[in-house]
Amino acid sequence: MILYFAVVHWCVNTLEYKLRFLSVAFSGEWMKKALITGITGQDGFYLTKLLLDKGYSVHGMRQALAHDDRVHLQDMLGDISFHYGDMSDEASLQRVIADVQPDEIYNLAAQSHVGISFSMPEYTKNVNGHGVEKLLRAVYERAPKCRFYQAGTSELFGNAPAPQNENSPFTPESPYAEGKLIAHNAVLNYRKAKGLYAVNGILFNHESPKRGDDFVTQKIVKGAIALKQGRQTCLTLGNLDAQRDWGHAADYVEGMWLMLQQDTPRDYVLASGVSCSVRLFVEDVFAVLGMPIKWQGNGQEEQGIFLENGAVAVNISSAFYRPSEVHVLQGDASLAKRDLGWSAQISRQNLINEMIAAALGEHQ
Ligand code: F7E
Repeated sequence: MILYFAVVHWCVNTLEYKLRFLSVAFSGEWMKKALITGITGQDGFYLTKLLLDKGYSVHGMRQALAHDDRVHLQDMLGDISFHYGDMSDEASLQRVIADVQPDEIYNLAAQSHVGISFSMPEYTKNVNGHGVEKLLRAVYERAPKCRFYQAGTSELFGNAPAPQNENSPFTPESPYAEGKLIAHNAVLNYRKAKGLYAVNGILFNHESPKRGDDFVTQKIVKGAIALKQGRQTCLTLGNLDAQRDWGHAADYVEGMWLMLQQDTPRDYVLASGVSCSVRLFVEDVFAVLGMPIKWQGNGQEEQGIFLENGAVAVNISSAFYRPSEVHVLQGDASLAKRDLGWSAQISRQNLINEMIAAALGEHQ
């Protein structure tokens, strides 16, 4: 009996493979198709590069903006098909999915700034949460065989004790995390109740030279360079004590792809496992630029002082504090290591070196 089923299974699989081969041969379509929402952001850049290298046909969803938001993608524009769509417009999502018929979707679209989410809670939850419900519904109705990756976040853990892994509790501290929690649960629901291959990647902070200027790593790198070049007199930051697990985005997009290549869909944490404070990140950046600093004062009176001449390099403003803060994020990605063979390869020091080199290149 077992042998009979094994033979039937083999025949069906072989037939399916041959049919796919024939359909591919006659349509001239040899590649897997991926749709990336939020393709114009940092992760969109690295993921597009990775998928093009792997021979995918890459489709990107973008909003109808007046200015050209595709600046990171410039070298790859000829290889990407763009589709107008928006996470708050369900009809547009249905149309894009129906038109593209992707094999894989990477949902990277979001209002991704935690601090800004306190000023725009409704918009943030709509895009990051209810938008994902709309997208999942479109996938289920228009392309149910498509595999779905949801960009989840370590912000879901809030102030749960570190190190955080897939079993740690979610305790959102911001509208950003509240929205992402709606999305997380929607993915679980579509996977369990409706059989979609849908996964949540719970990713800790990941940075790169493509990082937006409002995120603290890039703000520190570009601010320190501006100080060195005399274009700015002081770098103003918020909470220096927050600790984050900072990796490099190039590593993390590989993990996203791996999550969609498994036999069984499952959620994974991706993290470097090493955490440091904003204060230490500042010290490291200034040290690489050859202008070491020391700290003096406490709380909002704390200042970073150049060792060389005693001038103020860094000061603090309450404007950059958040109404509620996530204090310590440090991830445990051992499940991803075990199942996906994934681990972060690029150290924080190399990340800093690369970000500095790229930012210096912009201001030669
Ligand atoms: O803040 C503190 C701030 O804005 C990091 C997003 O990709 O990663 C990112 O979210 C820390 C926070 O990133 C400033 O209070 C101090 O504790 O660079 P950030 P984030 O909030 O951790 C997660 C995983 C995501 O999912 C998000 O989409 O730095 N901090 N002074 C500051 N932060 C900013 N932005 N600016 C400051 O002046």
